[in-house]
Amino acid sequence: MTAPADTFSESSEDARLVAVAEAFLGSGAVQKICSLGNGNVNDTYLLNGGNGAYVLQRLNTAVFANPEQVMRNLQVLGDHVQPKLARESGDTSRGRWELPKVIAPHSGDLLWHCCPDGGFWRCTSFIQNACSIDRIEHQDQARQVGAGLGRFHRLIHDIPCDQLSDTLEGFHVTPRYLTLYHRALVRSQASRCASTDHCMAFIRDREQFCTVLEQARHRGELTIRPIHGDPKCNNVMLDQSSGEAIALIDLDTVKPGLIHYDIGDALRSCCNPAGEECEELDQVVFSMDLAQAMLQGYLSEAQSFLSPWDLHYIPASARLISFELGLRFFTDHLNGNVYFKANHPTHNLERALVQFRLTESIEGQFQQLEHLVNELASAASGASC
Ligand code: GN1
Ligand code: MG
Repeated sequence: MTAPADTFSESSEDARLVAVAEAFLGSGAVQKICSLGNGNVNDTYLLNGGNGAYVLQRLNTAVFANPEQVMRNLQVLGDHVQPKLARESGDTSRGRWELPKVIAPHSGDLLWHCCPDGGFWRCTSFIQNACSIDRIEHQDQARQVGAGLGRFHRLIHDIPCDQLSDTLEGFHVTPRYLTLYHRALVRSQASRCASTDHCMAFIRDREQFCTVLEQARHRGELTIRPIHGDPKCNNVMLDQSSGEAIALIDLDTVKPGLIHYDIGDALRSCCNPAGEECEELDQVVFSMDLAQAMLQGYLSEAQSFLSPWDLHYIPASARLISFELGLRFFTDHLNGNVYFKANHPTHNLERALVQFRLTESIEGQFQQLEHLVNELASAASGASC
């Protein structure tokens, strides 16, 4: 388990950063600013000052073209969830839970700060005495990631979808990523090698499968609901002393979607102990033990609002979202690394290979995963009778 303090890089006393932080905390209130976490899209800093700790972020406006809508969604989320949490606070069976709060700039009416260079900045509260995990090591952690996602879904499932903007159209709509991949393939200048050939063949063999969730949605088997959008394991904060899930962070992609995007994303990140950045492909496996714990945790919170179809598509969601992330990484490699931050030219190709290896591992255990979901769902419904 890594405490956030260990993940900070060297403090940058960059004057521009201080000026941005002062826009939120007031002049002279900034004590320290350091990079925080390892997000692939936004720039994130831990800000200390004004008697507190905050998360300062520059939204990547090449990805989030309408950052104002992202902020409005955060407001809708807070207005819905905070009163629920206040009502739950009297229930001793429910442990600690927090929602990052938006901190408005020191002056003006907006919830964000725009720099003259076009940077779009926002500030939120920092979840204290908590840590997150990049690679899950044991079942207790997986159970907490599942329970955290389940609790989050329970808190947001009754937000009317028409109150939330679609801030990232087509996000997790896999057939759309396939179209973007084909376009990239035609235009790409990236050199070809055994790894790129492998990725292309791997995708070709799974083109039909890309529509599995969207077709289920068109048939009315699955419905659009509020989702988190990015519940990878390190976006679930665990209480530092109890190890219990206490918050989901990184709320930019809270918007209408299929909860299977979330379940699949949590499964793919939680059940691959080698992690997304693994360099040894042979170490990449989908762990059924971790899947069991993650799903147990999830169903303990979410079973009551899942239909038989929802349960039916859980195994497919794990396979699809792993495959989809590989497809997204590979497409970005072909496009010259324009979406995901990359440390070197083949970084996104390597990340794609990891997700494709994980997809294969899920495919090899697909029937076991189906049995597992059925067993856990029966056990959880028996327990709630
Ligand atoms: C991106 O920026 P970050 O790391 O929170 C991406 C997710 C991917 C993830 C893979 C908006 O999330 O969809 O699953 O990388 N976010 C967006 O690490 O595309
Ligand atoms: Mg994110």
